[in-house]
Parts: sequence; C-alpha cells; structure tokens
Amino acid sequence: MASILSDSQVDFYRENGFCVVDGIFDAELIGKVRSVVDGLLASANLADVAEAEPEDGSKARRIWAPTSKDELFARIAEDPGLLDAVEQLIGSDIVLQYSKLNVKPPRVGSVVEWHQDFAFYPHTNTDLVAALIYLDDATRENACLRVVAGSHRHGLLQHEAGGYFVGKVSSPANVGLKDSAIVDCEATAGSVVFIHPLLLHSSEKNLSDVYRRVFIPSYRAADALPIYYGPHAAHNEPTAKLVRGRASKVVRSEAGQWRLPVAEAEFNSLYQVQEGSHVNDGVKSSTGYFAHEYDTKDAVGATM
Ligand SMILES: O=C(O)CCC(=O)C(=O)O
Repeated sequence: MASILSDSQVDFYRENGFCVVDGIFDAELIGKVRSVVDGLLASANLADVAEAEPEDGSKARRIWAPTSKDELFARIAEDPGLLDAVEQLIGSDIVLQYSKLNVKPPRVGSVVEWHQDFAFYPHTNTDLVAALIYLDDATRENACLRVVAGSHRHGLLQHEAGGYFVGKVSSPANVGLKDSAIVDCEATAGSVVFIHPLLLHSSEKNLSDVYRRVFIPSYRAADALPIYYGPHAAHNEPTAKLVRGRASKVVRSEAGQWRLPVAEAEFNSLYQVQEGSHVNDGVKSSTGYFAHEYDTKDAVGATM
C-alpha cells in the first residue's frame, strides 16, 4: 500500500473526523465523470435514475448507486490511490458499502441538514468512512460540505423528534457542540473529503449560479457489519463488495448502545426523512415500530 495521506493528514482525521485531500484524481478524469453524469441525467425518464428536486422536478438531487449505473464510477470507487487512502483510515480489509451522487443544481440544490451518517446505518463498529469526491469546485456559495470538527468524538447523537427518527439534529449548539468548530470544506474539483461516520456534517441550499456535484462511495472495514433491525438495515447488502483485502470471519463490536433509526414511515432518502415528506408519501408500518419497509424494486438503493 502506498501512503497517499501524510502522517499529519491521518492525525488530522483522527483528531477532527475529516480531512480534505487533493491530488488523487486529475481534472481530465473529473471532466469525464461530469459528462457521464450529464448523460445519465439526460436519459429518458429522470425518475428511473435519480430523485428529483421538489422545487423543480426536472432537476435531479440524487443519483442512486452510480457504481451500478456506469463503469467509470465503479472504477473510481475502486481506484488504487483512493483505496490506499481508505486503508490508512480504516484498515486493509475494505468493503464498498454503497455509493450515491448528490447533485446541487444552481439556485435549487436542496439543503442537507446536520446529521451523522452512522445514525442512518448503525454498524457493529465505527470503522467506516465516506469519500466525498467533488466534481465541481466547491465553495460556501455553491454549498460545499460543512463539518463540525471533532464532533465524531461525541458519540452517536439523538436524531429524533416526536419519538421518531428524523435524520437530523436541529443544530450543533443544541447537541452541545460549538458553532465555532464548524469548518467549510471548500476545495477544488477532484478533491476528496474523507469523513468519519460519527462526524456531524451538513450543506446548505445552492444559492449560486453553478452546479455543486459530489460522488460519494462509502466504505467499511470488513469486520463492521450493519446492525439488523429490519429489512431496511440490510438493503445495501446485495451490492456491498469486498474491494481490498479479505472477507472477515469475525465481526468486531464496540461496546455500548446505538440508537436505531426507527422512522415514522418508510423513506428512500436522507432528504425525504429530513424534510418530513416521508410521513405523507411513505408506507407506514403496521406496528408503528420498525417503520422501514424493504422495497425489492430498490435493491440497489441506498439507506440514505
Ligand atoms: O451533498 C452534500 O452536501 C452532503 C451529503 C451528505 O451528507 C449525505 O448525502 O449524507
């Protein structure tokens, strides 16, 4: 394994729960990725490939499972340099858990409220990492990722309202974190923001005239398995793939309690549960308890 991250970048990640890295992907490749995105979104029926923005149904906000839609995404998710960096953060046996691509169209792009990814998919341990690969230069104006540095050291925060999982915390201050620790991850196209699954993060509406797109392959150590609380918890498993090292015959568990994401109704995306649109549109569970229903049509969909 080559060391893509310097020791100080790894130390920074351990201390702060994220690091921003450039130089893994070049501009030419990222240009090709943008063309593939354009091609996918120009295809016949937008709803077949993407979730639309509620404000403008002709615009996409989320392409599900891009690695199964075009080979270029699969190639990038398995890029040796990217996996070298992932290995430095979570160890040498690596599973690609799932992938997604968030599109923030100019003037429309949806807000992503403050949340920790682990709240959506608790695992037996926290050796997971998401790699947010910017496809455009990302600035505060076009809604770069925002993080609360060090928040991953505060455990799993409460993402509930009214007794149900709502996929967000109201603000960093309300969960005892300092607004002064908020960092805007501004970086050029091709940069990668690695984030720990307990890092509190968000992004605002895109108020600029330019796109902000990000491809997000997410990884886990091979000995971290999703905690099963109903079929929804396992719905990435059909496409989860060992991309480096060996499959594990043991599961490693961190002692403690993880709160389960029990929502009021089924939801397909983080946006829906954060906006609350799932309550009217989604399927309610008959017990009102494990409200996520597994939709076999969506077998390559993502949890969030
Ligand atoms: O697209 C973004 O800015 C944030 C992405 C994110 O937090 C997510 O999809 O979980």
